[in-house]
Amino acid sequence: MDEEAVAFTELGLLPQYMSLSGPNRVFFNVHAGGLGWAIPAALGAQLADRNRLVISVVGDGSYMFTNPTACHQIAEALELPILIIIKNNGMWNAVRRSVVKAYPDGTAAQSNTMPLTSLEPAPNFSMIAQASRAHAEQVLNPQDLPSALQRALRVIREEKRQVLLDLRVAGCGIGSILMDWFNIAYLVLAFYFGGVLKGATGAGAPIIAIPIISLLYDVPTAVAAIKSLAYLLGHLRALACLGQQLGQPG
Ligand SMILES: Cc1ncc(C[n+]2csc(CCOP(=O)(O)OP(=O)(O)O)c2C)c(N)n1
Repeated sequence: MDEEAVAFTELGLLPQYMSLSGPNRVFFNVHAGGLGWAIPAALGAQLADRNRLVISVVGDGSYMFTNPTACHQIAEALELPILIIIKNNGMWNAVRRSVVKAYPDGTAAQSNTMPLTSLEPAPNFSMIAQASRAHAEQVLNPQDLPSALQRALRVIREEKRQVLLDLRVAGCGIGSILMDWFNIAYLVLAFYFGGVLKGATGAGAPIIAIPIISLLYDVPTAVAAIKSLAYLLGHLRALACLGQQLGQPG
């Protein structure tokens, strides 16, 4: 992120993996509730400081919880050029995950398609934003993200308009399973080069500790812990890319 940028998020952003230049750069809401908070919070921050880059990172479900029409309308009316990034996995994954954890042998967990967790067919979120004349793009391929971010920053800095980037990310199908395994390899490297070298007091220590503690209980729990940490790291790779892009002067 650039020197002064500030991010509001509900899911999936880990500040320790972003280059932040000072305090009060990333804000989270409480996990127990309050979905739909990040975009209005970003609007408030932008109102307080119109020259600051203000970013809101949300899931597709979280975006829908926001009442997006009202948010885009006020962003246009008050000329608040926030950057909204939707991590669109086409589902309520937190809900699916909770059900699988609570009832691993239940009918829902065993079914090929878990009921009431899909957000397909996905609404065209870009069109919702465009209704309030936002610059909006769907990003379907990872290689298109850097240029989309560059266009987004240009619109924000030069045209002072709000931007929405709808990023298609893996859901929980075969793609995300493969991604999980890729992430596990990534995690092992991170352990080796990061946490292990930094020692028990280093930043990597908590990441290592969780699977190890889980191993004391049982192997599936440890695997689940590693997979969820790996899943988070998957998001981080995308965010690292975002951080680099935002760090470049406009
Ligand atoms: C007001 C409110 N209602 C319900 C929840 C429970 N909840 C937490 S995450 C989530 C799903 C979010 O879906 P999405 O933004 O698509 O992210 P994903 O889980 O797919 O990563 C829900 C319903 C909440 N945190 N706050």
